[in-house]
Amino acid sequence: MEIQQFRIDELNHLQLDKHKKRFDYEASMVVNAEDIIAKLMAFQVAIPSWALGAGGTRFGRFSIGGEPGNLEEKIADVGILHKLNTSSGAISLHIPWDIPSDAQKIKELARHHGLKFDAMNSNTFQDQSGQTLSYKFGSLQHTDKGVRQQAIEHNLQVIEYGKSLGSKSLTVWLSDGSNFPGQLNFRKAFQNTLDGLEQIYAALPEDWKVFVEYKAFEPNFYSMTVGDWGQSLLYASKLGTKAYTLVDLGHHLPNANIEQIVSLLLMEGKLGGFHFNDSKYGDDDLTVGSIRPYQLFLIFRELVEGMNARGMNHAQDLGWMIDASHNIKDPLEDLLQSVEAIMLAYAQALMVDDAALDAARESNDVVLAQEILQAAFRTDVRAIVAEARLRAGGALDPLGAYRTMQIRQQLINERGAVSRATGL
Ligand code: RM4
Ligand code: MN
Ligand code: MN
Repeated sequence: MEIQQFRIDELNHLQLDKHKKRFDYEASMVVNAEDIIAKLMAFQVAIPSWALGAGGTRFGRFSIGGEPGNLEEKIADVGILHKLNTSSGAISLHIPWDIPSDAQKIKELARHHGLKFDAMNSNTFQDQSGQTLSYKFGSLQHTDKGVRQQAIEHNLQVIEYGKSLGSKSLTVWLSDGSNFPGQLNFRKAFQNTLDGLEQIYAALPEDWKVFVEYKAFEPNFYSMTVGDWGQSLLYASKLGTKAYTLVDLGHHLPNANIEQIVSLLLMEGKLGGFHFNDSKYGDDDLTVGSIRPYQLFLIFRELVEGMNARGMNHAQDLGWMIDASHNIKDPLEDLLQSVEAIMLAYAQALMVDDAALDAARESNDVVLAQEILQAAFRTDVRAIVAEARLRAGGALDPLGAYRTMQIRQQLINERGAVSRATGL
């Protein structure tokens, strides 16, 4: 199914008066509203192909109906999101869950919906049917050279798929690690992993990046071979200039100061990509901004300030991706909420008065520094974000439009109530 522009325009028309009032007020409270709107319009967040169906936990999975049954349908779903919010103009694919059997056709379809291919993801954390060797004891870290080789070859294959679609990056997330003390020689595991990553790195096209994603625990619970940003940075530094760290918000030990991590990685020119989600306990993969919106704002603040300090292009120089999974929500509604939360945090981060904050810091005025940050965080920027969408042809209220148009019901009519998407 595809949304017709006139349907969006019709709904916008009904809400226009109210929006105008709110927007005029909000814009009048901000010195750089037009600049913020231009930046918001350029900013795109990639949707994960593995999160378009109902997510599950290890205890169960509850289908939602109308799930996309193949890559074409997944692209159509992201097309729906992008049409509504104009900020979801990219998709990140996971292989082998989403192998493009006809790359030309898939590329065409993506172009039709205005979508680009963000980072390709490899999967050496599950055994696939027909696979020769098992990843039970790891992939790139494995004691058996044959398993390591198999994992390397899989990554090379993922790069090939990515090349055929016009992607420009590979994300390597490894579940490698150990569950019990004594199981692994940490140095050997690191060296084997580095050796494998070097071979993958050697196959990267000139204009590609590789993102090394870390995670503190799960599925291994004693050690992870890429367990934190220090280890990721070590691999990325040893690999070379095309290698970067990827920060997934849910992959830290409790209470980690993620904004500080982001700031230092940017300082080193080693922050490459981002996986947005939210969490209360672990890698909960909840809707962005649903649990800790202030933390999200603080992270965005460091991203904006750090990117500005290096003269980086906000929209293009980092890989912005969502990595979430939904077991009780309609995934498309959840993704609309996530993108909205990202845009709000970004807009608020753009509002911070840099010069005033700098001055407060220099004079050790702790109170004022806090006031400046919280003033931005507490400003309502919803109408500014909506205005950016309106100007780009999107819906003033994407979630409301999704519901009014009964999109899930239409998807169920098209695909059936029991379709099942590949992914988490
Ligand atoms: C991991 C990690 C990766 C994602 C997989 C599916 O926890 O976040 O980014 O590819 O899940
Ligand atoms: Mn992730
Ligand atoms: Mn994760």
